[in-house]
Amino acid sequence: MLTRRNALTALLSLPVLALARPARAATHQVAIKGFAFEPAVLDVAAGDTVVFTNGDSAPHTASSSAFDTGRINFEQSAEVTIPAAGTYDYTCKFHPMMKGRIVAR
Ligand SMILES: [Cu+2]
Repeated sequence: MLTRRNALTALLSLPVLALARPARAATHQVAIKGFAFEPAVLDVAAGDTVVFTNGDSAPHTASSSAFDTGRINFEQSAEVTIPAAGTYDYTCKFHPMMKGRIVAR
């Protein structure tokens, strides 16, 4: 039975639940164009998703110790989830001079 007191308790506990719930994961975009990652440095939160989209006719990857998109062909995309806080330097496996960094908090 929902008494007035129970209703008040439920109402008061709502903001606490909202604060305890983790923030919704965000999605970020990285463009690959002219053999470069744009932006070259991206700030995210742990658990966020990063979508890499290749605008070059050459295939590329975004590969680090923590994630690897695999081959991304022209006008294709691949997404990775950043597992934890940290700094992730990544390169393209086909073109090691291509460098990017994701900083996750
Ligand atoms: Cu490449």
